[in-house]
Amino acid sequence: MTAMRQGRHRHGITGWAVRFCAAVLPLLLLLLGPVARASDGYSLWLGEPAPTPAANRIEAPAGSSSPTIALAVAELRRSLPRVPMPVRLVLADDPALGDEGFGLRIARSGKGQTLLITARRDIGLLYGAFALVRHVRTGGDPGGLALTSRPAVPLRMLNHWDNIDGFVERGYAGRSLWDWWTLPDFVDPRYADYARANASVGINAIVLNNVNASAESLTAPYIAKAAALADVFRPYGIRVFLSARFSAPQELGGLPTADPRNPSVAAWWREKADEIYRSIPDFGGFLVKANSEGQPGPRDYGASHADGANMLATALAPHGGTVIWRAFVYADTDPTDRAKQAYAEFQPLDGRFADNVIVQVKNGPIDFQPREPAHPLFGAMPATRLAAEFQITKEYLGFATHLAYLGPLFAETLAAPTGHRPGQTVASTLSAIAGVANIGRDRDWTGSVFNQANWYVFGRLAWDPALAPEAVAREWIVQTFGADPAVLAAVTPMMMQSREAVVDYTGPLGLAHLFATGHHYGPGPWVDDLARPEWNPVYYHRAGPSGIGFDRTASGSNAIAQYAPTIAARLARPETTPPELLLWFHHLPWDFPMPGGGTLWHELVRRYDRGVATVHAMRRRWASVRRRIDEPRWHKTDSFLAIQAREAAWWRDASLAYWMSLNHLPLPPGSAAPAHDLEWYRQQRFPHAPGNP
Ligand code: GCV
Repeated sequence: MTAMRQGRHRHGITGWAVRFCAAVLPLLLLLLGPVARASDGYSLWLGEPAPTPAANRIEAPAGSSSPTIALAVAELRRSLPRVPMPVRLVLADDPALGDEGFGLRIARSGKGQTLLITARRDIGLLYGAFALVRHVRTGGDPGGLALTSRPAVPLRMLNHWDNIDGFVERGYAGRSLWDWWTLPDFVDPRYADYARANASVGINAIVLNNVNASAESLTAPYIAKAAALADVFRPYGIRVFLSARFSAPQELGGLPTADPRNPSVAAWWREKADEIYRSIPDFGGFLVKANSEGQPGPRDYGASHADGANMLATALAPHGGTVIWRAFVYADTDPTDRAKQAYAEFQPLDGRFADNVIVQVKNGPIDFQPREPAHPLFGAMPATRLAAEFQITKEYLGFATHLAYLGPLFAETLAAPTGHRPGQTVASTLSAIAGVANIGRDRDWTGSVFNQANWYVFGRLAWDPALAPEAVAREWIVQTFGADPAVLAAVTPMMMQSREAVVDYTGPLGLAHLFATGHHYGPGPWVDDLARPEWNPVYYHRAGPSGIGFDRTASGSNAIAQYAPTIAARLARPETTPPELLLWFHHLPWDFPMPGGGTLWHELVRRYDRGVATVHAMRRRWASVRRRIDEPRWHKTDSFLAIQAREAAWWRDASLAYWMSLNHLPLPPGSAAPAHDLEWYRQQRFPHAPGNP
């Protein structure tokens, strides 16, 4: 009180002025709209803890000592808004719930109503607790609850491309979250916050280290560090995996070979697996990138991918571990279309992989482009367990600075029909879903608040691939920014249009891999001088004076023959190919007539222009919610949108300048000329672009 009096005196504020401010300020604030509480983004979609937690009655199963159930109770106490009835967690042996599923329902008795969370296992109760919190926080009526939910696939994993020196390959959110140097002695409390966020969306497996793996990750000190993380993650239902370097028996064990058929090699891996399981009893297994982009593998010895995977699988089998073997392969000795190589190598191996092997297939046949057709391996290996691998980090979608909500991209692949069986979709062929993490040590975890949505939607779709990306966007918005209808109305379309905008300004109509060399930051469609043909953008667009696009029909590489006949038949003709994939499958003249009228060239330009215009529209929408979002998150997003607008124009201008240097066509009326000549774009250099190994 004294300080207040002194303060008033010092500033000479009279009682009249105080009364005036008290009357006018609230009115002013009302006119300007609500001002949200400042957030640095750390709390993700889970929200800041309420100043006074709601006093709900939470009843845990009697006598339970499960740390997972303790977490479920703590989560409900911390995050569940006030509900008008007690909440009871019940372990019940209901087979309909599966191992990880849960039920939420109201039980009525003479004493009134109780909200029941039921599950067969403690992890189901934790997932149920998160689902209940989400339901209530997004405006759902707890009184009407009657649902059961179980995950579509058993393994829902994040793959960290984190090196043990702290660098994150294709990471745009700072250094690695794992402080390998201080582990295992110091266990940063942040690891538990990370696990909580994952559990809240159902992610249950983490690969800690980069697929471009260092053998050192498998040494005793690093196993101890991984074990410390596994201890933190375990109560959250998360198992730890490690990327394994195939040549580790040579590098660590001093063996003369890593040939999977060599008994000493197999024995080395068996002992290594035994050693790991002594420290991490629930160790998930190994993720392997073999014979891909310079990584060692069984092909070095003339053995197959199945030989390599099965040898590791044998080592893990006694402990219940799994080998995740990546199908991302293309060889510098193979002159065939790169898009065909993974299928050519893996499809003939169908049925030859051990039961505890999962073959992990990228969502598209090339490499996480803003749009690709679904990979032809989905549905084509019915006797093999498959995983779909997505990239959550935005190597090809504008790093951390461009706003690109990936829900539509993930959903598009998951819902894609394989054509191999009636009604079969990519999602229905899967035993696992993996996402390359976009997480680092930045305070907001992902480098931007909107990248948090990509982590979120990845988990939600891995649990239930049938969820609509827009519904997931809306639930993320409400949990992240609050339930302001004006924010929801502005931000939902921003997110839903954002991925297509990136497609439009980087590679419309099925163009792909037009990125600058190495760091993949910005356009480089003219690049034609790299050592391997398939590293060059010119390999992918095949543009020249008479046309553009990659002929993957029977007259070209015939990659379409890798798809089921019904799908291949549709892709065989430009007229029946979806326009979004037109130039992925066809080489067409610049004046090819497009369905909506106009030529291919005009349609291409129209889409570039549309991409740039959408980013401007996103900026306007964001400006409209300025007073409704807290200043730190609003301001950072606004600055990033300005970067995106500038870079979208750069992409559009550089690409058009290059296409025009080949086709010598004028721009359609009303379309602005590029800001610079082609040479200017070609000269841009970015030696310090992040994420580039
Ligand atoms: C981990 C792309 C990326 C590489 C990545 C590779 C992969 O080529 O540019 O950084 O390496 O995919 O998925 O293995």
